[in-house]
Amino acid sequence: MGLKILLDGQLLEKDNAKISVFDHGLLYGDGIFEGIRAYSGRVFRLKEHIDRLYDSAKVIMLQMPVDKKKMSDDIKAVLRANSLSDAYIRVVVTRGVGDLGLDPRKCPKASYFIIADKISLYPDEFYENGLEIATVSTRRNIPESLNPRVKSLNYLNNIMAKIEGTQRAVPEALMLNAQGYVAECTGDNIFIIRDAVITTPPASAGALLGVTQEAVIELAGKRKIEVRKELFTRYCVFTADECFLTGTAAEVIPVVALDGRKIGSGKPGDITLKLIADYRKLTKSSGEAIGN
Ligand code: PXG
Repeated sequence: MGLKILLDGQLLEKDNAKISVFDHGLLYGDGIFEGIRAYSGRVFRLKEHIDRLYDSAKVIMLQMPVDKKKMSDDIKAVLRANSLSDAYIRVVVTRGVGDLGLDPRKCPKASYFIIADKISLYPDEFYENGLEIATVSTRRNIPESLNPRVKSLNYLNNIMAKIEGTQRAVPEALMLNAQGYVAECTGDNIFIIRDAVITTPPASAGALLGVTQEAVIELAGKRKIEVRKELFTRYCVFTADECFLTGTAAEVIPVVALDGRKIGSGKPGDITLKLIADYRKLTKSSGEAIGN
C-alpha cells in the first residue's frame, strides 16, 4: 500500500492523485500553499498555518473550496490514513482548471490537495556546527508586485536565489529586498543577536511572516530576552554575536558565517542553542491532536 493523497476531498493512492494540465496552478503558478509539521501525533501550530493559508487566498482573490474546519479535519485525516505521527504536510490550493488565458474567472472551482509524508531532516552536523550562508544577487520580490507574505505557488523568486546559493555551494541563501535590507532566506526567516538583543526583519522588509519565527519570538519573550522586528543590513549580520534561521522544515538552525565573514565566535551561540532546545520542547509538548 502506497502513500495516500487527499485530492479535492477524496483519498487516493499516490499514483492516482493527478491534476489537469489546464490547472492554472501549473500553467501560471496561480495558487497558494502551506508547509506544516506533525510531531508525535500532533499538528504543530495548525491554526496559524490555516489562517495564513486563508489570508493568502484572500489576497489573491481565490475562493477557497472548503472552510477552515474542513481543511483542518482533512489534514488530520491524511495523517491518519497514512499512519503518520511525525510528518511533513504540504497543503496546496490551485485556482483550478481553466482555459489557456490568464483570466481566473475562467476557473470555476479551486482544487486542493494534501500530501503528508515522512520528514527528511537536515543532517545533525548542521545543528551542531551551524551553516555558512551567502548573500545572492536575486532580490526578494517587491511587496508592490507580489507580497512575499502571500505563500503563493509562484516561488521562482526564491528558486532563482536557491540556484545561486547552490552555485556557491551553500545550503541556504540570504535574500535582500530592493532597498538592500535583509529580507529572509529562500525558505527560512533570519534572526541576529547582538548584546543579548534579538532582531528579525519585519514582514514589511519583504519576508514571509513565519510561523516558526513567531513561535521563536514567543520563546525568547519567555526567557525575557528583548526581541525587535527591525530592518537591518548585511553589516549587522557580519557584526552580530549570533545568527540563526527559522522554518517549519529547518526548525531553528544556527548560522556561523555569511559571505566568508565568521559570525561571533564562528560557532553556534549560547542564546541560539537555548532557543533550539526550547523550540524542540515546544514542538513535542503542543499542537492539535491528530486523533485516531
Ligand atoms: N520564508 C519563506 C520564503 C518560506 O518559504 C519560511 C520563511 C519559514 O516559514 P515557516 O512558517 O515555515 O516558519 C518559509 C517556509 C523548504 C521549504 O523546503 C520551505 C518553505 C516552503 C517550501 C519549502 O525548506 N516555507
